[in-house]
Amino acid sequence: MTMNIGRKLAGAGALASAALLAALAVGLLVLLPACGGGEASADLGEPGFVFDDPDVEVELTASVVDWEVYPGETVEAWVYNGQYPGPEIRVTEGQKVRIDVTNDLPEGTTIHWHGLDVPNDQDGVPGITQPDIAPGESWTYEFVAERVGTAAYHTHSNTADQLAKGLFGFFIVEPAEGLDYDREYTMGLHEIQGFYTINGNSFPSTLDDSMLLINTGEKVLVRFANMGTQYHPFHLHGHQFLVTNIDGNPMPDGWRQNTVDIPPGQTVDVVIEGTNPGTWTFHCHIVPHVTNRGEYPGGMLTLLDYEDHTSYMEEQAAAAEE
Ligand SMILES: [Cu+2]
Repeated sequence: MTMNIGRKLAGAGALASAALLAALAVGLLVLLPACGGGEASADLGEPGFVFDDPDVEVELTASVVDWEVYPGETVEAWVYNGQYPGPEIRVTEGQKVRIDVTNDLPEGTTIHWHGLDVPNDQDGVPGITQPDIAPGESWTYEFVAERVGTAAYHTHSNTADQLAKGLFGFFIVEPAEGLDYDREYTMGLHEIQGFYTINGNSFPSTLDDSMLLINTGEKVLVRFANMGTQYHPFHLHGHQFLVTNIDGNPMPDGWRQNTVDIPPGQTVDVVIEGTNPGTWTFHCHIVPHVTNRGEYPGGMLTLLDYEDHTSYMEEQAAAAEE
């Protein structure tokens, strides 16, 4: 198998011709993807390759930062736009999306659109669908966001190292008719240098940035997404949540669980109904994952807190202030 790793296609016309020749060579005439649409005007990886008029344009810059997983504990993270995880990209189904990527890392990188079913040449796998984006260089991805649901994006270069360092984010495609929940949270799960994180935070920072709030009677959508390498069975006290989607795919009628396993690479959407006022612990149930390098409590531990309920914890905090 020969791979032209550094090869750039001369243009959309050449791409179409090559595809046609390849189709004829195997005795098949295939339809080219509709996304070409006569708009193609630039080279692969350059703006305008697919769309002259994207609906959404996102800029992502990959770089190295020091990231505080909780006060006093900092790790080196490789991130998008200075954030671990990267910014959540949120679009509506059918939108034409352009993502301009700049590489400020010390080595080549790419981005894979995990779970979005993009055209093959936008899949972001170096040596298979494109070259590495060299340090200091840029690349543009373009595709139509057709699949509704919770998806992700992450590096696909030197993945064992780069993904472990934090090069990922989440990509939400909302249905055209909108969503009907009172609140919505994304719970991005990962491990970095021995710390277990929710949205880049280990407990106690999870209480600042990843605590879930609810009121009695509300319905809250929680999108779990695991970009780490370990399983995380998440358990919520006091409730049986409804599992509605796996990898964005709707599960007809859903089902009830209080502990839902989130395997590496998977997204799971659940709905929590506000039926039991209180302050409820919400955590991974592999207990070593609820520590900070062995010290309990830590890691993947947060709370579901009813705003219309005063908890023992809040009473204690108020008493301590008096
Ligand atoms: Cu876990």
